[in-house]
Amino acid sequence: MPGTWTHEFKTDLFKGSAQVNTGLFINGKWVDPVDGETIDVYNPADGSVIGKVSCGSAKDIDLAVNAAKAAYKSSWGLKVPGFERGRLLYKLAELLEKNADSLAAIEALDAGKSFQHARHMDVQDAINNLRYYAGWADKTHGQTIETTEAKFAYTRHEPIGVVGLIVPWNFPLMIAVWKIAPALATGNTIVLKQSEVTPLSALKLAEFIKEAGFPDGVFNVVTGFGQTAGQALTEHPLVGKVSFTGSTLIGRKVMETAAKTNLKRVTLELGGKSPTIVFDDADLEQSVKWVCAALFHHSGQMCAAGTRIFVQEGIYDTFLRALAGAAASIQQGDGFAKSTQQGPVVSQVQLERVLSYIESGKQEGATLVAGGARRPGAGYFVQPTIFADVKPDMKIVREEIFGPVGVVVKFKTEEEAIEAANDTEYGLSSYVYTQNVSRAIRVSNAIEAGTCFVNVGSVLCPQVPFGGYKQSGHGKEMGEYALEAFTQVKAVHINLGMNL
Ligand code: TXE
Repeated sequence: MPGTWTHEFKTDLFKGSAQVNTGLFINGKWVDPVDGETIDVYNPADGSVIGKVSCGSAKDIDLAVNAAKAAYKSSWGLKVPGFERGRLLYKLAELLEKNADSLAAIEALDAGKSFQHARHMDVQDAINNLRYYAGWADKTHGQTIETTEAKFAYTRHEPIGVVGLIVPWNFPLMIAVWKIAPALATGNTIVLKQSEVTPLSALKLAEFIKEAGFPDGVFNVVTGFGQTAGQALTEHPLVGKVSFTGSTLIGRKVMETAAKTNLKRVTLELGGKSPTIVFDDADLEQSVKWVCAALFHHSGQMCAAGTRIFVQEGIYDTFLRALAGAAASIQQGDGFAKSTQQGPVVSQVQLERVLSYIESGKQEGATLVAGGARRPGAGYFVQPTIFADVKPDMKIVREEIFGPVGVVVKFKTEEEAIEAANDTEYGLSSYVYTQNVSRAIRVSNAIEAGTCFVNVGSVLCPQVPFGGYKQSGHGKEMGEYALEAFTQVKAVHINLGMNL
């Protein structure tokens, strides 16, 4: 019998017990993986093992995909009217809202987040996205198209069928819901492969999906490793689409596999090395705060993190001093302590990876102006780190670090800043700080990235699309655009009197 993970939270911010089923959720039931393997779950704040969940393999993926296919044929898709799919999504949003604190506690513990951030950002954003797409469920439809008097033509927006969702560990619940909500609203059935590093919140979500009343098999979760379970989902011939968020390296592999198997559709949301441009006329106090938030939120483990900071020469020295001061004053600690502003990075692997980038920055001759080391003691904590005097070809300037590390570069002219900002293989996000509206619009238009934030950090909304240019991926999540990612358009031609 699949087990249950139980945890007693006795913190100032959250007191209570949380339970999570640790089996795989297939066809509306909790089941053990075929091979009986498990994965250890860690608390990144102290490095301890806090539990085990099932480790699914290709065999479990096959069972889940077949359950999803059967559900698609029998009890979901366009057979279920949009208003009913919407009603179930609203119900799910209500359940998340009712259980928001315990869900946030699970997420904070598993991913090493601040509980406050998990509650008011991650869980709240998941609730908002569920409601947003619940509203779309009965409002996405085709068109009638005028052709000739002898023909009636129309389009239908049909679901794709079974979709595979592959999710990373940085915002496990939120990113899963960015995909789940539009996929269900448009009538697809789902196999979710949650990250092996942070499996708990998706398993909890499955319990709420069952309680909300979605038919069995519409939503399935297989926790497991990428090379086995993730790869099997990407290869599976009954899966019509994979929506993937993760590294550019694996995103490329997902696309190759999709091409080599059944040419399934692919949406990719990959890494970034997002530029931030701060002009001389920016509001200094506000821009330092926003730049810090967009760089260090969740220890910099954000695909949209503003990690390359270009500052105009007139305010360069003042800005750099203020940014270094702000970085040094960030309170690190356990996510359940009231004073904590920044938690650990997610794992030992990530810790080593981030520290090796910091080392390479030092060795390549960049000047360290804040942080630059692991915080002594237990847990995977890295000090908020800022480098100045960097060169465009340094590893810390070119590669995604995915930790609390930023580089600051001085510039003279707007043209020079735009050129430097675009000198990257990535194109996920960007940030511009100026009080000059014409310049804000001119620079936003010139930057090669899917999102441009002006005078604000990475504050997303369910209504606004998010997705990358260049090697940050393709396809959009959120907003009306994400509906296109989960539907295919059928054109129907009806003869009204053309005789041969
Ligand atoms: O990502 P992976 P990792 C970047 C970031 C980070 C680096 C490595 O730079 O340091 O990636 O993180 C599944 N077929 N981002 O190793 O491996 C895997 O199990 C199918 C940016 O965690 O890309 C997990 O569920 N799936 C990113 C998911 O892919 C496979 C967020 C992501 O894992 C697979 C996370 C395979 N062959 C990391 N191999 C962002 N865009 O926000 C792995 N997976």
